[in-house]
Amino acid sequence: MPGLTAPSDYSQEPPRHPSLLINAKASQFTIPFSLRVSQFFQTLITNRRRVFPFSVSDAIQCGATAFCLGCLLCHPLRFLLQEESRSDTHRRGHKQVPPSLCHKYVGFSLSCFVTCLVLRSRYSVFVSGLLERPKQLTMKDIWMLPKYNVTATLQCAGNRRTAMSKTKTVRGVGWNVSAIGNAIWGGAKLSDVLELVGIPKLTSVTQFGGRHVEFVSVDKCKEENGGPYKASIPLSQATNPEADVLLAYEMNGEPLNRDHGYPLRVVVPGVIGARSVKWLEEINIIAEECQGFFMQKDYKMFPPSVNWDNIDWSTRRPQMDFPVQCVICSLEDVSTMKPGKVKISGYAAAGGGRGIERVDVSIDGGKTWMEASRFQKSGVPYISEHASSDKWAWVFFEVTVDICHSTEIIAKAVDSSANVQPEKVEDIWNLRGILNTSWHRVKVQASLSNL
Ligand SMILES: Nc1nc2c(c(=O)[nH]1)N[C@H]1C(S)=C(S)[C@@H](COP(=O)(O)O)O[C@H]1N2
Ligand SMILES: [Mo]
Repeated sequence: MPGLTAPSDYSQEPPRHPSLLINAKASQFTIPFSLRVSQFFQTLITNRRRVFPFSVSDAIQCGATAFCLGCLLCHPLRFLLQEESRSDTHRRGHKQVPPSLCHKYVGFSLSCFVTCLVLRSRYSVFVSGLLERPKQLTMKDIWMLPKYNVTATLQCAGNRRTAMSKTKTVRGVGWNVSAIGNAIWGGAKLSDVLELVGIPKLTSVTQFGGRHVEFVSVDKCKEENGGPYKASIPLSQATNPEADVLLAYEMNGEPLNRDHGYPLRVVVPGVIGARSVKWLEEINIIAEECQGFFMQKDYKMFPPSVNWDNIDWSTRRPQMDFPVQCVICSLEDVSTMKPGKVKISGYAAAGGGRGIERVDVSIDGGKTWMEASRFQKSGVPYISEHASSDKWAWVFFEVTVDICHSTEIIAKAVDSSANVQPEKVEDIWNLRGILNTSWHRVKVQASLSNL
């Protein structure tokens, strides 16, 4: 792909929104000194001015590793609920961000603009495999298709992994509650793109036996022995216009940025983030689901009895939809407060396009519950499964409670199929630490002293 290659180190990372902090696996990356200095000041400024205070654990997770320009970025806890961040998202990549020609010209906005145009007009995706008409699609071909804006939440399957690891060690990058984000993705529907190569809408198998659509990226991963990051979804989902699977070139009305997959990425709404392949290079129509590492040897849900000695990856399906989730964002664990009224708010998200039917909050450790109010867009009442709601997007909840002594505040959500979050993290513990959707608990300490 002209102009887009995967780098071997972290020296060519893109400029980022100052409110995003970095969560990295390791700290031994080669980072130019100048970048480290600017990152340091950026962190200082943003933490003080906009996102302070954040929880200590998030500070360790994000802030303390902010100099390791690594693979993961996330929002500090409180920032999640601020207006501005509702439309930005977390970022997660397993490798370095592929630079574009554009990146080399950062600072010279005109040449940047021109280079971007050149790159975008040259960029293409090769669609091949078990189909009649393999085709090289240019960015222009994709722009020519009807454009859809889909508001969708991407949640990493590892969201809340840190809390799960407290039960028993898990393998994976530690995330608190912010490995999730929401955006308005603009792009072509995959169902329209596949029509360009002769696959009609609502096809579950092609005449050559193709049943899955594989997305292949340009970034190279050690998990794939240096090969590209890849994933697949069923052809029936890819060719169903109602599933809203996009080849997105815009995020929140702007061209996709490099972190989020510039110039083109897949967005599979309602499904764990790992299937929304960024920096898309190839689409293959295949008979079986993608055999890549992140489909077959990762992101599968095992029972608590499975450990690294007895694991048999082939016994489980790759995880697709994410289960119902909710998180209190207005309070940190542990918060100290004066007794009295306090507003509890946070986000809830249901996979598979299901709505959020209810969010229950308890201030007595789960003995009694009260229902929180739910909202999504200002001025529009949220009704689960209603045409006015964004079925792929998170829903916010809010309730005011009276705290008179130290206690544990709990939130749990129910989706429109009456699925409810499990009570205890122990019951859903799994060795990769994925899908921690247990009741979200925050301890509060009531204190009469002046805080
Ligand atoms: N090419 C590529 N695509 C990728 C990944 C990656 O490492 N490489 N990470 C995936 C994972 S695990 C997640 S959770 C989402 C995160 O998307 P975001 O960075 O836009 O939030 O991207 C997915 N797509
Ligand atoms: Mo992820």
